[in-house]
Amino acid sequence: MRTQVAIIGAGPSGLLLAQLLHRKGIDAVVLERKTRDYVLGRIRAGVLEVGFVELMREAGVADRMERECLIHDGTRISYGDEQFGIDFKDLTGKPVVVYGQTELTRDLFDAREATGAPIIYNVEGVEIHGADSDAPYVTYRADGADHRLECDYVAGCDGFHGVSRQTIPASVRRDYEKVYPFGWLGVLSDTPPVSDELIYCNSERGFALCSMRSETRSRYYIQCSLSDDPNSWSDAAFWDELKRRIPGEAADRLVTGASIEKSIAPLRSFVSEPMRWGRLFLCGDAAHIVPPTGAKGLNTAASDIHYLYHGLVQMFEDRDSEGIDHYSERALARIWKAERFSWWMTTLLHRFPEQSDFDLKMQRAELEFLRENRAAQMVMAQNYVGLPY
Ligand code: RFL
Ligand code: PHB
Repeated sequence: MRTQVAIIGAGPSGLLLAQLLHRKGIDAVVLERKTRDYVLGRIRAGVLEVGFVELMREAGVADRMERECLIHDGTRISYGDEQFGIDFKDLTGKPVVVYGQTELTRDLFDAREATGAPIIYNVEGVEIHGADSDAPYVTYRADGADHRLECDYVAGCDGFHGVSRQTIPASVRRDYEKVYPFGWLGVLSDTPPVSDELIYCNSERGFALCSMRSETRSRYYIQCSLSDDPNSWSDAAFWDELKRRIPGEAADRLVTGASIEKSIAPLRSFVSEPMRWGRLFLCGDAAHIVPPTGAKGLNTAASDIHYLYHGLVQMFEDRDSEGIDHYSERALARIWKAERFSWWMTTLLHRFPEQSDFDLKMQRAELEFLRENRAAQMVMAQNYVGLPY
């Protein structure tokens, strides 16, 4: 089989790239290790930058999103007995959009399937060959047979545990990593959200976040130990702990209910450089991870796709390699800023095991400065709504 772009991974990065290319008449084959249902079962991000929504529009898949999303003009931050708002709309002129990764991925799967263009599920043993040559190809097993997919370019959209990054020789690649000493225990429930804006809480018992997916579905998180087992957290214990970490009036209003998903995510900052090796391009979690505190994971994946998509169109339509030649540099320049922001929000809002009294005073001083100072709020808001592409 032959295609123009072999896309490894049918997460949001791979599916969005495939759809954008399809609209320009560029062929792609998407190879996915799991099934569609498995991919849709992963509960992850919920907050999108408007740049992401524009990209979904460009891909022709934003209709349901625009009907069903929630527009948020700001967010709330609480610490101790204090609480304040950051008004994104006033500070930057832009809101953020709440629409679950599951829904967005479903829209992308539906659009891809409607075009009849291939997504091959349950592939095993994917290997990328000749990425540093002019004739790359990908081999894999599917339906009990070995296959070979020849292509012009390979997009590695296969997440943190994929094969694409590992294909780049260690002598070329440099990884940067910070692992945080805690995780997030997340619960999804069919209950109305406690607040019409997200609430990020720094409490003495640890971080908590009140988020949502719709007016009837809530998503809550609490900082937990990495050794915790989500199954040993009963729903009652989760709600009880959440209430102790969020502002009193929110705790009084909180509607609890049965969890429909409960899981623990570890927190990590990670960047692998470069994001291009020959004809292989890394996108999204395959190249970088952020802790979820700034809601940047999915949004940085989208900016990678924006740069790669435009670079590939420039190459296929005009035989001009300028865009793909600068892909790694452009994507990384934006990613490192999102890494800084996510690291800063994580440091500001969590309790760390080794934190001294001095460190706690610094955290509090920074929160107070943010509460009082419009310039500080502006910096936070600009980063949260998303830096320009
Ligand atoms: P994905 O979504 O991981 O998709 C990669 C796809 O590649 C497939 N795959 C392979 N296919 C073929 N061959 C192989 N060898 C393959 N290896 C892997 C996988 O099955 C999968 O379908 O990466 P992508 O598309 O780059 O999208 C990135 C986003 O998913 C990610 O940044 C965010 O979800 C991160 N993230 C969160 N971001 C937020 O902004 N807010 C959140 O609340 C949030 N929660 C999370 C998260 C990530 C988590 N992970 C990765 C464990 C919670 C979790 C638990
Ligand atoms: C979510 O709704 O899952 C969510 C929202 C904001 C974050 C992280 C996760 O910073």
